[in-house]
Amino acid sequence: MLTMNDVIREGHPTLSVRANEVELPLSEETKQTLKDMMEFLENSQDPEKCEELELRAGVGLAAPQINISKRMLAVLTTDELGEKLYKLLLVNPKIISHSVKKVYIPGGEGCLSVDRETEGITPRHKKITVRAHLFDQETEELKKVEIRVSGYVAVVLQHEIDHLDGILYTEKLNEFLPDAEPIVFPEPELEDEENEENQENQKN
Ligand code: UDB
Ligand code: ZN
Repeated sequence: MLTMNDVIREGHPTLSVRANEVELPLSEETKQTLKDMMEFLENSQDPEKCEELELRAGVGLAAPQINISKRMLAVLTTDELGEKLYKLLLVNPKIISHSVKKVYIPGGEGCLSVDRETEGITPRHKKITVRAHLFDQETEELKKVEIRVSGYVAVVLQHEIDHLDGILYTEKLNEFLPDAEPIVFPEPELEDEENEENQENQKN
């Protein structure tokens, strides 16, 4: 099982080099690594396991971050509306086209491999199309896909693909980005009960 101890940090040389293409068909060892990467993200988003294992709630992980210099990544997140779940294990991903428009996460990005606070925002393409091999952990099948994503999910994928190219978000920090728009994260809807309490509170 992977833990934060397996995650290498800023300054480690593996994070600064271009990772190698993954050879197909996948070896049993590589299949296990892919499954371990998804398990890490799942554990990190489970409140109990997150606390027990002292994990940070991760939405993405690239193989170089666990010191495996191969072009593969895991993503586990919803879009910014919380509507669609993206659970992806991608092998040899490549951005084949992107929008001219750019976006950024208003609070700035972070990284499982960066332990310090950073100031600034990171420009990302608003929409990208990624060609990759998608690994299905249930059937262990690999299939060719083209994935078109925008907004927050596109940011996560670009952050992870940057890791495959030896690039950290800290190299792309800006104070202002006049030609990029902030991604809007709507306030989560309150549950009915909380709504009632909230309405009560507003009377007081
Ligand atoms: C993350 N997580 O996993 F809006 F439920 C970040 C860390 C570094 C803060 C753990 C994150 O943004 N979680 C999150 C955000 C939400 C709602 C929620 C959880 N990464 C992944 C990473 O380092 N991959 O290499 C950093 C993200 C910053 C932008 C994209 C990836
Ligand atoms: Zn990262």
